[in-house]
Amino acid sequence: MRQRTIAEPYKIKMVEPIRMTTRAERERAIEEAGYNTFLLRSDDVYIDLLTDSGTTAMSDRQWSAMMLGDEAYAGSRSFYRMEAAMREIYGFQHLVPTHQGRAAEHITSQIRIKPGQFVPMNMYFTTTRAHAERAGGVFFNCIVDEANDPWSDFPWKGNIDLAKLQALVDEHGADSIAYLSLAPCVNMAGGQPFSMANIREVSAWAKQYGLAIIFDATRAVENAYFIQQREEGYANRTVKAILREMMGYGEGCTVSSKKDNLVNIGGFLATNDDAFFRKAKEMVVIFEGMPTYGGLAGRDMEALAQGMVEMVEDDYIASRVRQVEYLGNKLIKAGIPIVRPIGGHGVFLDAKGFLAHLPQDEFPAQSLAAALFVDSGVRAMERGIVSAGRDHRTGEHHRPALELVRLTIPRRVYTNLHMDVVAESCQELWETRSAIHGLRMVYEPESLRFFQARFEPLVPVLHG
Ligand code: PLI
Repeated sequence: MRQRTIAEPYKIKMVEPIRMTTRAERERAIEEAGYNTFLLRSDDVYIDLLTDSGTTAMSDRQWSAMMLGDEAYAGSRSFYRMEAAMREIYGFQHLVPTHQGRAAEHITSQIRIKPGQFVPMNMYFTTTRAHAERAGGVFFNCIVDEANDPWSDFPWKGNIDLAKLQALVDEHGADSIAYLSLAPCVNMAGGQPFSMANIREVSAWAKQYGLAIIFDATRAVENAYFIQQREEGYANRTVKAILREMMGYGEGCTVSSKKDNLVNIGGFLATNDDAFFRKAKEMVVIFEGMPTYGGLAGRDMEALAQGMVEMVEDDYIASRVRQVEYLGNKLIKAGIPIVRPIGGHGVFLDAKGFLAHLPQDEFPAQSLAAALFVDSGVRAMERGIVSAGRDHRTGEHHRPALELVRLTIPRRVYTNLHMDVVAESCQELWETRSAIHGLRMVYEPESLRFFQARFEPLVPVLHG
């Protein structure tokens, strides 16, 4: 039978105009932004693939749910709706809403980490590691080695390497570990999933030592989809059921709702541990607000509850990940080096392979992201040496194995014609890559430097 096209399981009811600029305008804009795509004005951007965080298009059901928001200071009806949705979909008992994911990470890190304790993570996420380190924790990378090789086709690059965890326990003892902070669809590895078999094994191992798993479940639905597609025994299970099973291996989770949950702002902490919940409620009052709203308005909690329902619909999540694959496959066909397999939330250009003539100290991924913007107005994000920051103890740059440019696809926002424009621009740069020069950093903030760092070209730009 002929293979039939599967279209998006929604139609467009409202549109937001976007504007193409001239090359001269974009050259000026990137110079003013210090060659950092975070510092561009969005009005100067044509297709915005900076992030999939908070950039989702909400559904008509979410917008109408917002009208039902109960803005009571305490005991809001909207909180109870969000709590019910979280219990049904993630399966945890207790909920603490926060204004976004990093607030949940802050609270968790402060409560659960004693200074000097290790916090094993499968690779790292910038804010998760920053909060662990602020609490005195020591980041320990326990991801499998395949994750560091953009060319490896291993389907489970988000897996945890138990041998690395065992070696840590053997050397320092289980008491030296605060908890295991494990992320599905590892962002910095290219949106790569772990398998259910791996998480089951890690959970059994952790139980032996009395160690808790606290998921960073920000992109858990995309991971559940990959399990459905790739792992034996899951083809006939719903994404919703797979997500529940996955979360069942954790004691709790932190979530940035700005991704899977299909909202523009929000986050939460969830747990089955009564003592942790009690302490979290004490802290959330200081930093966010009453425990029945955290940092959110009632209407935000309504949109979030509805988003949780929509995110686990099988046809939605299939179409979301397939759009990412559509772009990735175009780039692979053009011979452009990208992280394989194609990830769940974006396509990651391998800047070391793309700009092999630039040493990592000249910030190849930062340079490539700037060049992409100048070529076509497509905004991407550096995920390499700039994002990795410096080692607090030595002051040296962390030098991550992966030097990537992330083309992150917002949910339900762009069509595949937009993806074609992005692919054509990448191809143009690939064919003219020797003309892309490196950068030097001229302003470096102390923490999370990638957000606000400024750069200058090593070779002066001649404006046309
Ligand atoms: O941006 P927040 O504070 O809602 O969430 C922080 C956060 C936590 N974990 C993971 C895996 C993330 O990806 C994440 C935020 N990510 C952003 C902003 C991104 O562009 O990927």
